[in-house]
Amino acid sequence: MRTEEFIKLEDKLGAHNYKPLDVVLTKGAGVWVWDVEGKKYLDCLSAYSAVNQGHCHPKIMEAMVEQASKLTLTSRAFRNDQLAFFYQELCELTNSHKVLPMNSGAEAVESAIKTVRKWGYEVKGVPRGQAEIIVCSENFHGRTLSIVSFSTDPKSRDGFGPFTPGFIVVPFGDIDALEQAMTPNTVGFMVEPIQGEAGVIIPPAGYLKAAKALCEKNNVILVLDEIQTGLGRTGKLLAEEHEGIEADLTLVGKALSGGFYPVSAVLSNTEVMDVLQPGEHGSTFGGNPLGCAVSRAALKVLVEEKMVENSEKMGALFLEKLQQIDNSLIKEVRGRGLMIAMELSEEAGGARQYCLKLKEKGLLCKETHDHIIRFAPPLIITKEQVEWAVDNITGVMAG
Ligand code: IF1
Repeated sequence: MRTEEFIKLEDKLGAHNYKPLDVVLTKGAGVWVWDVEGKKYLDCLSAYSAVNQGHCHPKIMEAMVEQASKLTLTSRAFRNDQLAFFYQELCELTNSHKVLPMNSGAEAVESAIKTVRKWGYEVKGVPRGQAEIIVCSENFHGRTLSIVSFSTDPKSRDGFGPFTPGFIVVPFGDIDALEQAMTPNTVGFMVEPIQGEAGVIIPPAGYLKAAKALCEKNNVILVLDEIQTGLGRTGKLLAEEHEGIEADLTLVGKALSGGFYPVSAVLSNTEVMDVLQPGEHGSTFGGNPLGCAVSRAALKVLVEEKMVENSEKMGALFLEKLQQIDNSLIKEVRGRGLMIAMELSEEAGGARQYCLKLKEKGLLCKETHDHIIRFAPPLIITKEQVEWAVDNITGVMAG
């Protein structure tokens, strides 16, 4: 089938909850993907940072195939011989004490909310039903009902109520607002270290550090949603390292499986995670042997192939070169590691047309908030590929 036919069939039969670029991909390897017409593209989205390790990494693929031929799913009614090693390797790498395995990012967020609330009642002593969790404006933590309950994006929220109560929204990056919002019933503060969907918004230096101190002072759990920023995307294994802090709860997903399989996790200190007792939370697929084996390989190649270091180096180069483009249509280029955004000025007339032109040149990227283009290639990108990308971006912006 040709591109148009795929699109027609999708449009006819599928829910219309996305507006993808009209490219139908059929193959991926490393930083490259190919469409059904045989055209090759440099992927500058990385499936929203789920394929940080590059498409179809051979070692992750090998682990997946090997495990798939042995044992895929037991449910947590029984144990499996991958889970303990998955815990061990993930804890060692991220300096965590306890892991709660889930599947999608949204499930990790939901799990964190449940855990923090229960900790609030059982350990902090908040009256039942009164727990408050503080979140930030312009947040993106997923699509479930409780999560969209505290979204400030009308598109994510409107028409989906009634909503889950118990969330307080403060402006992102504003430490005074956070302090003022804390009450004796505050159990958690959940935040993205760098806001992704909002357009790669980096908070003022020291914000997370100050937030961590405030949380400690008020006996509040700091939850960092590193589902997008984590596992090397920002040039550190976890973005919290940029501020030299450790969250009480850290959420990881996406690249935790290198894009092969939905694997997410809540990483926790012992005190918070210990409030969960048998029967109180779970998931059929969470912690399954296939997901664990895939994730172990995904973490292994991330470290062995120095992808985090490469993200820092190539990110700095990509950012510097994009900032050097002299074009009045570009308002600002910002980023950390390989999480980069180019914000266009009013006169540029929307980001999507440039994404379409870049697609013609063989570079895939996606707009966010219709005037921002995001560049987030796999962490294995080379200097030559960065230069090639920048040349094309420069050309397209020049018209
Ligand atoms: C879509 C953005 C990226 C996330 C953070 C939790 C989740 C996400 C910080 C939920 C998911 C996605 C989902 C994707 C678009 C996307 C995204 F544009 F919205 F911001 F990555 F850049 N926390 N992010 O970024 O994880 O349940 O999806 O596994 O199509 O909605 P999930």
